[in-house]
Amino acid sequence: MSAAPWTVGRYVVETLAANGIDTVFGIPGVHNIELYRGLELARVRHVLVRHEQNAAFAADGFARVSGRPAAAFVISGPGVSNALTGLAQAYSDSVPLLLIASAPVRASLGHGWGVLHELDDQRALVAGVTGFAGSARSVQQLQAHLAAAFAALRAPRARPAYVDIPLDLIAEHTLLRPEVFARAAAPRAAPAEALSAAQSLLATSARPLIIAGGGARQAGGPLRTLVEAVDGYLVTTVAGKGVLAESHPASLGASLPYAETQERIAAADVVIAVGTELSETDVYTSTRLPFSAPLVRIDVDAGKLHDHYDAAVKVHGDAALTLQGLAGTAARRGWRSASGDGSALRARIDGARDTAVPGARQLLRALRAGIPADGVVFSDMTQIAYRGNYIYSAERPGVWFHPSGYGTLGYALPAALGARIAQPERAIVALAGDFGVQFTLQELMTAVELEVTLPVVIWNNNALAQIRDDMRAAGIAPIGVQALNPDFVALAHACGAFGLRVASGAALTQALTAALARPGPTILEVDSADFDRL
Ligand SMILES: Cc1ncc(C[n+]2csc(CCOP(=O)(O)OP(=O)(O)O)c2C)c(N)n1
Ligand SMILES: [Mg+2]
Repeated sequence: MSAAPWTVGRYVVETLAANGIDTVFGIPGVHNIELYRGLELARVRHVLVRHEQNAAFAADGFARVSGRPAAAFVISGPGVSNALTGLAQAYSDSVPLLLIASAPVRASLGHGWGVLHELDDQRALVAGVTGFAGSARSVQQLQAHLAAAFAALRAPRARPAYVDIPLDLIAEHTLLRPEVFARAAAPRAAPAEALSAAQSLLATSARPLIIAGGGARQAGGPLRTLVEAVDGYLVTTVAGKGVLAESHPASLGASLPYAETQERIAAADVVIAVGTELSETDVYTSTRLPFSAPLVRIDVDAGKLHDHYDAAVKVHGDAALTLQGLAGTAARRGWRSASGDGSALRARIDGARDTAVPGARQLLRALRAGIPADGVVFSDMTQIAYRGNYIYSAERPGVWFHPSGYGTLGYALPAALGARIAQPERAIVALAGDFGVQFTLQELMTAVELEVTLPVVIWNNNALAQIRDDMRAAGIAPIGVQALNPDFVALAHACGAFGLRVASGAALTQALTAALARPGPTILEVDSADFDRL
């Protein structure tokens, strides 16, 4: 008995479903409607967003919070180019999402006939921001591309993946049935030689310091065991925030940009950097960290062991496995017992900047107080988030997300929307500036339509304040850094959302609690002047 043929569109969606994708963020067009026949038959959830960039941002937020990839469906041409920025953000932060696009009919490809939604080479456009990008010309090729795409999504260093399908191919029929692609191999154990080189450095060190990035997010237990055993310190990047509770005595928090922490790094006699690129966006105030000690780097990406910081000991392996291997290092009392807990250094950091950011600190504490312990903030490129990257207290990993690597304005709201759709039982909050929020504010309507609970806190300083401040610091007269804002609260009401202004920390905490308890989104506008005066 032979199976009834399916459309290729159905085959694609059933393959996604068979491999664990249950949500698609997308915008249909006449070119990709056969994917939507597939969605109905495979019973995969579709979320209609208001712009393709936001389909990618939402899939990114979905994956960051849940660890599971989602897909985005877009049309050829403008659908792909609109999604590109979201892909690039996910690529730079190693987040898995699968973009499925249509392409013009095969006969036209490469001829430049000017068919609808044509790009000269659609695949080439996304190739630089994906772990895999493939254009299918036959169903067999499509099958191979989907396998390669899932391999990229599940790679030790995950990346977004892309597959495009010509519209005549999506409508074809096939007897192919979904394949469950092999899961990624077991986590990579560090080579014994590298592990023992790291062990001997640690065994004789008197002042060990660990820098943990997003790649160490699953390694909190072994990190804690190790840092306690060697009586050292641990500092994280923003992506690694909370991997060790920030209240832990060994924690210096996500304080890499601060001179006080950099001095301590310079004073260390061995530095272990695990799951971090040590990139400019991790360090910010300087382009180089002042290492004077031998550097051990632990990473699943071999390219990260010898880039702008060449490691003395290069450990190509999984973070948790490698740290477990190092945890046998003999316990001793030493540096931290002598120099004081991380909280003492953090008090020095706070003291040095108290006059600069008292209002921001108060707002971030009020935000923290209004969100349950396992609640999550998705932040945007705004001054309040740059401060929150350090000040917001994270007692566990995965509770504070920032578009670190690519730094894209407009990320917070759609990413938070995608996260809440992935985990409707969790408190998820967006935090954006008055200018950046307007990049993607239209997703408020998606949240209204789907009754997605979503507080959106807008830090309103009536300016592109960071850029204004940078211009002033550079002696440039501020130009292009003041924009007329809408009345955000009235706009929320016009969209069918809730909205209110909050003028104090206590009011914010209270309003957040209420917003998290009601269906649908709530705009909470904070006038920065109310806090600057503190
Ligand atoms: C897509 C994109 N375009 C431009 C920028 C540069 N940029 C970074 S912050 C910023 C101003 C943001 O203003 P606002 O959201 O009000 O935050 P504030 O600095 O005032 O807190 C701009 C234009 C960017 N990061 N991303
Ligand atoms: Mg602003």
